[in-house]
Amino acid sequence: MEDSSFAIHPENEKNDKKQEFVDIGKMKKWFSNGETIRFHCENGFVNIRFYRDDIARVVMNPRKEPTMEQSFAVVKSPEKVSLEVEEREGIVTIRSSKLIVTVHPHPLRIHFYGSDSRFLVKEGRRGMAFGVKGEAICFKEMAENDHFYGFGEKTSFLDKRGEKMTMWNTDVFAPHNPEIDAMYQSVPYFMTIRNGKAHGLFFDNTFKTVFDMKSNRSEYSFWAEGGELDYYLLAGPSPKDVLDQYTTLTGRMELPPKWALGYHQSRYSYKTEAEVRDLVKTFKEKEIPLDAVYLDIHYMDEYRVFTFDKRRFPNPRKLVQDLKKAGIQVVPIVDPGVKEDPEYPIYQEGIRLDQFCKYIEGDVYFGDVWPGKSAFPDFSQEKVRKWWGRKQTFYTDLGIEGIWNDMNEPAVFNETKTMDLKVIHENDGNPKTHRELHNVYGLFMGEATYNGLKNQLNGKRPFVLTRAGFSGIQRYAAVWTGDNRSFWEHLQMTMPMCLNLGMSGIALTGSDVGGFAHDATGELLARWTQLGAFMPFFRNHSNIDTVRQEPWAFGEEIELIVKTYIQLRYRLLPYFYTLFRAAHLTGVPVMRPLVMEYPDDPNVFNLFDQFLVGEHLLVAPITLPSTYHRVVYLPKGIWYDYWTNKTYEGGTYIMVEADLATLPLFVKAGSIIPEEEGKKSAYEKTDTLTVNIYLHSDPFMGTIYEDDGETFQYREGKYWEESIRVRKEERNVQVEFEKVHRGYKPYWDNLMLKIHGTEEPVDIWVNGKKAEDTSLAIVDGTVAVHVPFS
Ligand code: MIG
Repeated sequence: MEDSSFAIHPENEKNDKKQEFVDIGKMKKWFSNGETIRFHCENGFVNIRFYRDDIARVVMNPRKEPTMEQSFAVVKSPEKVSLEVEEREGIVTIRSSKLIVTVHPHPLRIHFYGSDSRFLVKEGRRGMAFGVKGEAICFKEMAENDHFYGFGEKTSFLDKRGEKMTMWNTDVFAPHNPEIDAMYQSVPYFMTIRNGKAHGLFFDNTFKTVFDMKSNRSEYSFWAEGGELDYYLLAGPSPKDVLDQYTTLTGRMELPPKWALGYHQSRYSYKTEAEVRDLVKTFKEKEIPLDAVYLDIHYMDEYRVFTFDKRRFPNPRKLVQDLKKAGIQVVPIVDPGVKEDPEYPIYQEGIRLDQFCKYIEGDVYFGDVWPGKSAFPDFSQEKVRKWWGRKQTFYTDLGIEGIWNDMNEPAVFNETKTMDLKVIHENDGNPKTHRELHNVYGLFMGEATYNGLKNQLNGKRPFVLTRAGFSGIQRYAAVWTGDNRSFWEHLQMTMPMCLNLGMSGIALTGSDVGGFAHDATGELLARWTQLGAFMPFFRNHSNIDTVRQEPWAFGEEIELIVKTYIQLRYRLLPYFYTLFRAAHLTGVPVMRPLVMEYPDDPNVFNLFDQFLVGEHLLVAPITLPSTYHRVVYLPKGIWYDYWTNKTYEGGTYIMVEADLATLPLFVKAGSIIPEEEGKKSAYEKTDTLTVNIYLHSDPFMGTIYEDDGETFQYREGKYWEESIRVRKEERNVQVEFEKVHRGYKPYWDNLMLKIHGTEEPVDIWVNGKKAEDTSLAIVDGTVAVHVPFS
């Protein structure tokens, strides 16, 4: 009945249950110790504390003064910020160099302004309030031209104005579509862009939360089922500043191992050692680059984590070692559920050492997942995270360096799809129910897995892929968007989903290339791989019982296209790597919506069928079948067609042709794009670094970053960073290399400068010396010069 139109029978209309909220009420007294400003109100207590001059925290508690404890998401302690606090005509004003907060007394309402007095957020008729069952809510005015981004992993479009979204980590196998508003990840944070300026708001609450940017035209709200109303206002003013502020609070990713940025092949499941070897052999024979193969749940002995099925995988060590020799990593799946089996060591230990989630009465909680009846580690306890971390030696001893965490919402096969909300998480002496800590279960598991691997990899960088997470997950894991389907609609949705994940501080993201469930077609795989080559995380994965979708599964024409785009990804690895360095330092994502770079441009507020990689590459995939042309929006500036070097003046829409083998791709004039030719895996050494220079009439510069790609030594200065300045004057192109840092020597012997945009012969000067072989022909407006690498 649920699936027929009976579901919309008028009797089923939800009677609009209006929740009753009690307003915080009038301010009675306020206090300041120069650090925390405290307000006592009619119906509750509010504290304001600056973490930096551009980050302010507000906490409301209806019953007692907030303790200002830090959550699991926030890793930053407050800095000393010099504040001016004064009261005039009853209004308390708190001023830092970047933010102004005014607190109005009757009733208590809080407004934030930038240092230029531009208003950021304002409360109006309604402000902070709480519900009778302990819910907390905050209303803010919504300006006519507010556009909203972030919110972690959500379906639907890029701009979330007009959406209502729930944060409750959920295993969503039902097709991802616009009405599904709770997905695997919860990032209760968003960025507002208004009139070209940005600010952010992070609602740090682990209960189920709801962001409503839909129900009222001039007001939005954020609501939590329980806990304090605890939020951080991030001052901006640029979108990149907001990401810096948000990731200052919640942390940033380490540089991923380079192999994590290559092409990965997965399937539910490659079921035997022979099948895996065969797969890798085919990649090698066909010379398709590859860096990792995934083992899905069939590798285990009846789905017991930390085991191998001895018949299917008789010698996992040899398998892992042989593949590593071929430059390929093996990444096994590890779910949280531990099979109830008194003869299974992990279960025995878990019970004896008291590692599992329990009810308050003391009984272990059991739920059904793949292994059948299972217990779940209580990752909220440090001892459990350490235990689980140590268990990773089962894999690292074999040579494994990457782990795939799935089902960690946690997913349970029952009506609610998760654990009983009454289950207790011990949380190192501060026990809380699953109702409160559900959304951070995946974050804790990510922490346990990442740190466990890190401790065992002798200085190498671990790789963790996770399905569930919370704000801060970027510290530990890459995120893929779960069970999408081989639908063209899901290829389209990959873009806004990954773009908003990036706007939420998670830089290493991607969707299952080719689609997970349902049957892919060759055409879909070709188009998805074209887009996938530009997603930060690039993995082809598919469900059991669907048609195969390895690169060669649909015949030669498709295979060649897929191979070409995988090769393109490897060619661009130095560019991607340099961008990941930036993400590590600043939180700015690799894959960016145009609105991030052009927040003033009204054409891009909700533009998500094309995107930027870094500042300079514009990717405009085809996401419809039998479609060989599309409209591309080029923002202001000059843009080169990557394939033909044809230039366009931006600020307009152009029509481009794109046969099945073509991905529309543009490069901004005034950019430097490093490339490496012919790599078949991330660590393969080539002798030449190609530096593509896309000429512009104004001088410009770019940087290139490189290190060993696998250890943490970059943290001790073992990296190479070069900045390159380019000036074109009449017929002369001046290229100046300037070392920024030389703590590491890259393996290239040669540099090839490729100067794009030279219609007539030019002289090329490298560090003041005229390059000799400029006699080389101009092909498609490009001249190439070789320079020894020094
Ligand atoms: O209930 O491990 O999203 O990627 O292949 C399904 C089997 C469990 C869900 C993951 C998917 C994976 C599958 N898993």
